[in-house]
This record gives sequence, C-alpha cells and structure tokens, in this order.
Amino acid sequence: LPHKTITPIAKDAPVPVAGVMNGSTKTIEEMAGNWEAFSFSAIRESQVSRAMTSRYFADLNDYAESDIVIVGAGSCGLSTAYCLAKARSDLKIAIIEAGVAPGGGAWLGGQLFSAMVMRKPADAFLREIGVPYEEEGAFVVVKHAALFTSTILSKVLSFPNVKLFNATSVEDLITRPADAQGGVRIAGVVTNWTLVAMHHDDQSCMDPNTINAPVIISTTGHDGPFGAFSVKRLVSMQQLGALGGMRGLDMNTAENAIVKRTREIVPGLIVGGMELSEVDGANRMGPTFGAMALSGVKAAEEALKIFDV
Ligand code: AHZ
Repeated sequence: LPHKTITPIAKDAPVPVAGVMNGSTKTIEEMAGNWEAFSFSAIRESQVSRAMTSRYFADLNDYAESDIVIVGAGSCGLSTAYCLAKARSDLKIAIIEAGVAPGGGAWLGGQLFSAMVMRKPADAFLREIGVPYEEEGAFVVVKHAALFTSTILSKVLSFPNVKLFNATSVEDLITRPADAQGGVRIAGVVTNWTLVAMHHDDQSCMDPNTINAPVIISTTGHDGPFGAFSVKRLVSMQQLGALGGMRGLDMNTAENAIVKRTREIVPGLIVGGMELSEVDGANRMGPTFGAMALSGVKAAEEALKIFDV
C-alpha cells in the first residue's frame, strides 16, 4: 500500500469530546450500517500521551497528601472505599492496589466457580450497591462474583474524591514517634510501581515514592507473596509481638470474628478483611464474602471516628 502522509494537527488543536464524531454528535445506532463514511476524529499521538500523563501526575501531586489511604482493592478494600466516599465527599481517598486488575480474590466465588455467596445480613450491602441476588434462606447468591466486583468498582471509581493507583505496591509504612517507649503512629505509605517492587533484588537505585495521610486502612488479604503486608511490617518494626496466623476454615466463627475485630491496630492504621485473620489467629471462611463487605463497612466507621473527633 502506498504510504499515506498524515498532516500533523496543530499543537493547539481542540481535544475531541467523547461522543462527538467528525464534528457531529452521532449515536451508535446512527453509525450502524454506514461504515463507508465512517472515520474517527483526527488526533495527534502526543495528545493521547498528554491526556493520560497530565491527569496521572496531577493526581499523584494531589494525592501525595491524602486523608485516607486504602491499601489493597479486594472485596474488603473496595467496600471500605465505597462507604467512606459516600459518607464524606470532603475526604481525599487514595486506593493503592498492587495488581493491574483491582478486585483481589473477588472475581470468582470459590475455586473457579462463578457464583458468589454472601451470608445474611450482608445482603444489605448488595441492596445498597444495587447488585441483584437469589434468596437461599440464610444466605444469598450473586450469579457471578464479577457482577459484584465490577459493580462496586464502577461505583467507587465514580466518586470524585477517590483515586485508584493500581499496579502500585505499598512497600513500607511511614511512621512518627508516638511515645517515649518506641511506639509509633502510622502517618502514610511508601509506594512503588509493582513491577519495580518485584525487581529490587536484580536492579539498583529504585527508591520509592510516598503518600502522607493521617489514616491508613490495610486490607491486603491473608498471607501470600503480597498479602498481610502491613501487619507483617508491624511485626518487623516491633509494633506487634507476633502474628497469630490464620487458622483453619470455620465459616460461622470466621465471618463474625473478622467483622467484629476490624479495628485500629496501631494509631493511624486500621486493618480489615482477611489481613486481620493473620493478626488475631482467626479462622478463614473460604468462599463466602459477607464478612469482607461488612468488615469494609466497619473499617469505614472506624476511620470516620478519627475524623469526627
Ligand atoms: O493485590 C492484592 C489484592 O488485590 C492487594 N495487595 C496486597 N498487598 C499489597 C500491597 N500494596 C498494594 N503491599 C496490595 N496492594 O490487596 C488485595 C487483597 O484482596 P483479597 O481479595 O486478597 O483480600 P480481602 O481481605 O479483601 O478478601 C479476602 C477474600 C477471602 S480469602 C478467604 C479464605 O482464604 O478463606 N475467604 C475470603 C472471602
């Protein structure tokens, strides 16, 4: 094919508006069957770069001082973010998620099965976010876990006071002396791109970045390559004696315990979801997610107590 020269667009070319095609507002239906005449609005590549980087770096600048940082965007972290952002539009909430895909273990119900089980009374949370379910007596069933996760994600990301930094890991906690006995208060998080964090052993000079915040909520799940991050760090910095270690599966005991024990573990650091099982030696619950949603509700409540004093 002959090379086609594309005339560069002037530097100050207007940024095309979503839904506007070749200067005319067309609907999807109007486009259908008319593909010969179809063309995207012209663009210069740098406009795409700047549309992304200008926003990302403005957010990075803005959220360097946040009100709340949520570490981990699994079912508990996302439930926490939803409650906080809904209750307080004045608080700046940063979510740091190590994975590219937020959602943690909540894209499937258990093993590789689609349906997600929530024990009552966590069905209240599903009604709150508008996820349909089937009644099964003591519990309800969402037809696909991804319906829960995609719905809560879309709600959380729609709040103007929430920024999700995914593919970003919390590598450490920022601390301040809290007393004369060596106690600390948590005052922020130390972050890095996850791909960088994974290469500290074979690359040099990869210092991290920081976010200051008076309240950190850690929901990094049970122990694993990334899991239980904050509580393991509290042990190595001698703010927790030893971890209790997650115990075997007992749905009835585990779900009540996780919700009830969701709390501020050291000043400035609230822990929720399965990360808590490692602190207290609580049982795991396996594939039932009600405790994750309600631990999120409680973590938000605990955080707001700090802002309300
Ligand atoms: O990628 C992790 C996941 O998305 C993220 N994460 C972990 N360490 C991180 C770090 N920085 C940033 N250092 C980090 N992000 O945290 C998220 C944890 O999500 P999860 O789904 O693993 O935990 P959860 O407590 O929200 O939900 C637990 C769900 C489980 S586990 C379980 C069992 O094993 O019995 N049962 C249920 C319902």
